[in-house]
Amino acid sequence: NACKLMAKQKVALECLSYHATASAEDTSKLCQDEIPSAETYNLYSFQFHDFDLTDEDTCRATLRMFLQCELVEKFHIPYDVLCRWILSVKKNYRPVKYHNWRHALNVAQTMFAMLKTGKMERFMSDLEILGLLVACLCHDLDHRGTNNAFQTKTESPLAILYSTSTMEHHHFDQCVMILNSESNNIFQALSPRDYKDVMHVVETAILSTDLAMYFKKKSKFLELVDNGEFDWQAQEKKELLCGMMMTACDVSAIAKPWEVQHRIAKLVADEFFDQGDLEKLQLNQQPIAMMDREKKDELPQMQVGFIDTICLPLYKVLSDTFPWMTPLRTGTADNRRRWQDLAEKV
Ligand code: 5BB
Repeated sequence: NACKLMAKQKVALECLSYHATASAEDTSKLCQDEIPSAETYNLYSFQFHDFDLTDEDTCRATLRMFLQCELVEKFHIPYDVLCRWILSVKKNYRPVKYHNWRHALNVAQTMFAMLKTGKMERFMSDLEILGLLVACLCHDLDHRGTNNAFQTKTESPLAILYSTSTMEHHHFDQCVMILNSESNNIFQALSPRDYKDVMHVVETAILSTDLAMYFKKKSKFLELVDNGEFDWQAQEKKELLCGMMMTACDVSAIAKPWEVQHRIAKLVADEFFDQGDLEKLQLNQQPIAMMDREKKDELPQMQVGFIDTICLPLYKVLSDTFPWMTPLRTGTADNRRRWQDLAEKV
């Protein structure tokens, strides 16, 4: 309809002025760099964090994960295209406080650790591993630091284009746009069948990072697990499993060592407060407590709520089914105690 067409044009126009791919200089530099080992970057650990990494290191660590999964050989990805694509993805994240490139890297690293250390690799084909890593790196592309509710309230062009999972649809669109940019298509050597299949993995994985989708998938997943499911190969079951894993990676800051979790929670809060400020100024609305700087003191209690309603139930069902994922659950339980202690002090 006409309204959607207008919205699409607005989004496209915005993209034209903002969209950028990697420069030739950056690409050739990364291409020639020596890539430190996975151990150097602590990539196999659920305790990984990005705080000590330079921007260049974040690209090298990303490359290391592709190399470690042997994806370059298996899918004949030209090395320079992979370097350019990583830099382009990085460039299409905005410098918002939390939903930036470093969040994407952390999410991808947790996926890597889940596949390797968490031994989930055995349930996945090489094509699915490729799709999941790409999805993690792209899952928040062009995030503006505001959530779906904000898009709806402000009637942003994106919300007119996509009435549900607004931002997630946009993240996937951005992912496709980068792949379709000159010399950025890491899937270029794939057969048409594999191409279609990997794009489907990427799309469903990115869309499943909408919390609303998670709640829908979780009950279905629980049903399978309660019935003693052990065969995850059928398409529908595989998609459920991948969706659960994406959410588990997306919120995995909650499972990090306390100092890391504490620092990241502050970034999350600051981004929420910035949205709250916009709501006060632009919309003349009172933001919800989570986004209201005046209610900073409630943060510990909110983290406990977040852990109890979303994170621990998810990590519990995953670690009950896949024991090697237990570090995510114990790390989260430890942080719950710390947040609870702080909540009681207020
Ligand atoms: C989350 C769902 N939301 C619609 C309402 C609020 N809740 S919450 O009460 O569980 C909540 C979560 C409240 C405050 C929070 O942070 C205060 C700093 C959080 C929270 N969310 N805390 C975190 O450490 C993180 Br990480 C997050 C995740 C933010 C993005 C949500 C995307 C979820 C993907 C499945």
